[in-house]
Amino acid sequence: MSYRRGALIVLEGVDKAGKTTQCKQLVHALQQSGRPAEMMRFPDRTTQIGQLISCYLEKKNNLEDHTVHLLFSANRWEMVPLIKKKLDQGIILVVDRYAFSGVAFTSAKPGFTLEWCKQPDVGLPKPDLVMFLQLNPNVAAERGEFGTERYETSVFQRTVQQRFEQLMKDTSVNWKVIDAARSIEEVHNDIKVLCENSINASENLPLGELWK
Ligand code: ADP
Ligand code: 2DT
Repeated sequence: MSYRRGALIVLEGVDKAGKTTQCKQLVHALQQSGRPAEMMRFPDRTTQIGQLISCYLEKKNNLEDHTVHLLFSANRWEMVPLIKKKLDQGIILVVDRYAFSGVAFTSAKPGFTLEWCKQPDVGLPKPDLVMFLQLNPNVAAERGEFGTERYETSVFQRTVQQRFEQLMKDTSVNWKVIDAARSIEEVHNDIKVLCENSINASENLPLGELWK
């Protein structure tokens, strides 16, 4: 039986590593080459749950740390039917942050283990490829001032980076580390090659379940 689904491709990395820039360029390049591709991002601030998260990030409300972690996860779960539908239709989804940011950011707070943080996202659609844009915090700082949202401090970002490094030891996830300190074009070219391989490899495979 021939089975051609779209690939689920995720970009992760600390703030200002170039995730959004690269997601947009990748979707554009895929579309130019005649492949159906769309971008998604998490948190998706447009839903009711996403609006609660957005207010939290903008420091307009305060939420208990476990609670907001579960809301970030719920914000992914509410998109799962749409994700599956699009992949079934053969659309390639390029996603700006996913469960890995969820775990890395919450577990950077005191009192949270990686294991606890992963649980709510166990069973989500498993990305076929997760590209981690690696960037030294000092170089990231040269790309502009931190904003005023929650988590946007260099001390917190350094802990987040360490949590990502712990997560990348898990070989059940198809991690690829990309040197994000190069030009936008050089990074883009690497990403395109990795994607081509992953799209071809995954189109005849069933979608996996994350951390299961
Ligand atoms: P992220 O989504 O990871 O926070 P962005 O894509 O928003 O990062 O990029 C953060 C800033 O850095 C933007 O001003 C963007 O134009 C710039 N930028 C992105 N990639 C590069 C790069 N390879 N070299 C230099 N500046 C970059
Ligand atoms: P941006 O919208 O600028 O990417 O910032 N975050 C994200 C979490 O704490 N948990 C999550 O599950 C996700 C997806 C990372 C969003 C901020 O929210 C953090 C930065």
